[in-house]
Amino acid sequence: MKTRWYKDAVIYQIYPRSFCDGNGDGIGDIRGIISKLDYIKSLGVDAVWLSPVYKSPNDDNGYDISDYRDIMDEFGTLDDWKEMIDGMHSRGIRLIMDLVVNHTSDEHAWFVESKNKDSEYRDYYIWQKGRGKNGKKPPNNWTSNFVGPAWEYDEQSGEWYLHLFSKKQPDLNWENPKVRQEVADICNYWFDLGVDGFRCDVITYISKKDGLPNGKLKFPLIGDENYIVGPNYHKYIHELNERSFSRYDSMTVGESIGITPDNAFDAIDESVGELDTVFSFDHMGVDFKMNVIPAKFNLAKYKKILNRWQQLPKTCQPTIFLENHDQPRCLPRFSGDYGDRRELAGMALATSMFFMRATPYIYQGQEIGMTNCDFKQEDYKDIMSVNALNMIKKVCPLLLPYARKVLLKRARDHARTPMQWTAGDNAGFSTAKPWMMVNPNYKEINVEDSEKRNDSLLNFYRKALAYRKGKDVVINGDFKLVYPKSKDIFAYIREYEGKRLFVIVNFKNKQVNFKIPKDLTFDNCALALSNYADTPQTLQSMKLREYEAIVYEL
Ligand code: TEU
Ligand code: CA
Repeated sequence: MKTRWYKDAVIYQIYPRSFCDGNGDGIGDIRGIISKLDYIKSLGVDAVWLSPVYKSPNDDNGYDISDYRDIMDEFGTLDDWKEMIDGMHSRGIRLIMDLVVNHTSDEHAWFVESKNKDSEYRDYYIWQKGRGKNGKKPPNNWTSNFVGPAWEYDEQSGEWYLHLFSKKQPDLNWENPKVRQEVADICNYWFDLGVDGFRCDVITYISKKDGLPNGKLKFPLIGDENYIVGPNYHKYIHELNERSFSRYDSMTVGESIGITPDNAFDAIDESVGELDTVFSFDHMGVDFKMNVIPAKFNLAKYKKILNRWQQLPKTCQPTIFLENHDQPRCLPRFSGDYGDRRELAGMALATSMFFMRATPYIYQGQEIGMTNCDFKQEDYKDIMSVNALNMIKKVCPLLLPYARKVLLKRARDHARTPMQWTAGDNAGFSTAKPWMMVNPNYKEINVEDSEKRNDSLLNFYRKALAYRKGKDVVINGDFKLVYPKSKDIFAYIREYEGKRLFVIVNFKNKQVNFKIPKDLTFDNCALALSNYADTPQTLQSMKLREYEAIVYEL
């Protein structure tokens, strides 16, 4: 029943709040998406991953769901959604919905009910007595991913509930079989409405260690070893696969902090019947220490991490992404200071990822080279940034300037500025003042301008994706790094049944010498893709120009 179509798919991520506003209230919505379906099709992508559009009070922009079977008012109606999915399917684009089931909103009916100790819903969540004399200390030392303790006290019942994210995102109790059945039912509800798969939000957090023991103190998270890929994780996902995913020609991708090349086989191999693929985040940590403190990007380290995924058996499908709605923009994050070569740098990054053995994801705006934004303190909208700033103001105001510096590199807000469609008002995103500031560089960086130029980054994405499509060597080929230790060049060879691709990318804004590897022999060679007009037609030792990116067929 499963065609595993995702092995030859490129997926485009939409963060609906920031993509396109269809009704002029300053907030992106489903009608806005519908109006851009031809644009999405024109990119040559195969599927869309849509960040949550379900009913939500928006404490965390839709990642706090109050009704899993309906659409958020600000985004439209279920009928709009149906029109959207039909519009996608008629264009040959599949739809991956976001599945946020580690937690719900505190405004979900289950949680409202569960505040009552005698309710049958009490056990849908993780309620505990506090520590200390009168239970006024949280049950353990876990901290929320959004700053502060992971527990909130409820006066009414005199107990605490667990929330690994905001206090408006109480964690569901997956130990309760009823909860697990609810989740399967939700998935099947959307499958029956036609969706093609799910991106499973923080799915590796669902199983908490028995007795919820204290964690070891470590910065910036405390105790995460007690809920990341917990004791029943595999059991629960296998069960969900049986009850739902395996019954449809679906694809799943887990947001899977804690799944590494060492344990990936047990999580995604085709034989295990759990998730089809996962996002891992190690390569996103290369330019940060402990995920927070900015550090220098090291290409050799980055390649080493990605290579380990590439060497997994062919029955384990890796993913590759440079951006998502939680990450700063990839320019200049991975390319260094690009000066006036922004688009060339974007092409280099794109080339490096599109020809790996992986399902690539493109985040909205990446295809036109949108960049981080020079936010002032009051511009931050994300709960994570806002909480961090408030905490530092309270605890150690002296650190505020440093915190601001970190946020300018790290904040999730960078990915969430409105999509830059035109050089006109509000970047063509909306006719009203957008919910979040537009990056002032929209006059130079926008879709309208990119469409006009044949050599734009946008058109390079189209060329690269068209070339990639359906190629066995890209889908199935072996992957071998060339010059793995080089800190300037990302080069690799793909090989499948006698066909080879040689991908050479200069990651730097400087000229770099490239030598044909000594042990490489070839009779024929043809240039397949390049971001310079006059790249040599055949592979040779050469001086690579700034951000030069080349694919040869051998
Ligand atoms: O993200 C999980 C998560 O751990 C991030 O919030 C992480 O803290 C961030 O990437 C900084 O490194 C998922 C969603 O992608 C995110 O948008 C949600 O806020 C979060 O879960 C809660 O649902
Ligand atoms: Ca709107």
